[in-house]
Amino acid sequence: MTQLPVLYSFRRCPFAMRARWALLQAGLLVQWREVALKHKPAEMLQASAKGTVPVLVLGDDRVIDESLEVMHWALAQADPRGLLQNRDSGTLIAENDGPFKHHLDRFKYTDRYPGETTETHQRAGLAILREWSRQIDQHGWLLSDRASLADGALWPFVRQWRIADPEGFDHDDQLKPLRNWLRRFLKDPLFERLMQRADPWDPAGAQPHFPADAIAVPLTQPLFHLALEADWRTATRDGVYRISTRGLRLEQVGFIHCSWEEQLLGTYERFYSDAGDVLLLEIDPKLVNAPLRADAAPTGDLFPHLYGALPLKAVREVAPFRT
Ligand SMILES: N[C@@H](CCC(=O)N[C@@H](CS)C(=O)NCC(=O)O)C(=O)O
Repeated sequence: MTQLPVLYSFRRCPFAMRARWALLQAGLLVQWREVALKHKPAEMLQASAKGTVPVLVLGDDRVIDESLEVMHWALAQADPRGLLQNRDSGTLIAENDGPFKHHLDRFKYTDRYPGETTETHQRAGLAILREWSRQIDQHGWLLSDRASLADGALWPFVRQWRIADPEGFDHDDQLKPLRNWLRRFLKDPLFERLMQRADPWDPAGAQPHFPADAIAVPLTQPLFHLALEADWRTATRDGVYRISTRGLRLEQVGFIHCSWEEQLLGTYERFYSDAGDVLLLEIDPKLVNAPLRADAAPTGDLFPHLYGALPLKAVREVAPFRT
């Protein structure tokens, strides 16, 4: 198997959080090296001397040491929710990483900045947050009615502001749309996954993956997907299948649910037993062109997920499903 990329990360760092968020969105699996910022591993500093997290070291030894570039790299592999479709994210991200982060740091840690006053930075930070809130009120998300790279890149910093001033954040009328927006990220099951804990990396110890509750999908075993006949007809017309599971599209869920053979009956009984005739698609995992990752369901069982559309050429067989 090819070597997985290595991610140096720090759990609470908002830059590392947005990088991990993008890796989750894209269905990627990496080697996870949690870093104690006071004792950065020599391997990380050798890869990137500037000593900030996140750092992603790719199989070909290419190094990505800016969180935004990690996000772009991940979403270039797969972007099932279309986060990169809106090309206007740059201005907001620059405002976040520049002025907003500047005020956030000085508001949060005023004692580390002699001569600065909390109020000045609180006022300036709040003005930015209120403007973002107004934009969300207008569009649903920061830029449009769909999440974009800007939404994914900013939420960890807005969360930090709330942690610094929960009273002010929670009771400001103008921040209501922003609060609801932030809640969407924090209530999403992805949040818990990206905040999983790990001990600082020990080269001699266990070598965890991120996400820790996922594994790579073996390419030697077929995958299966139950499909409604009408959805399959649409796919044969469009040349590609984009249904995640019964009644939900790939864009809504972020991946296509699959099963291994022994999981099929359970999947059928949970979701399709009253659906009438159902088709069974047999998928060759070697022929899909989007990432595959097996993620833990709430029961803890691992299920294979395809983080992109299913090309018809990867469907080896289509037959009525028989229990
Ligand atoms: N521009 C960098 C900033 C990353 C950054 O500043 N990370 C902080 C942690 S949140 C860090 O590693 N600081 C180094 C240190 O604290 O020693 C990026 O986007 O990746």
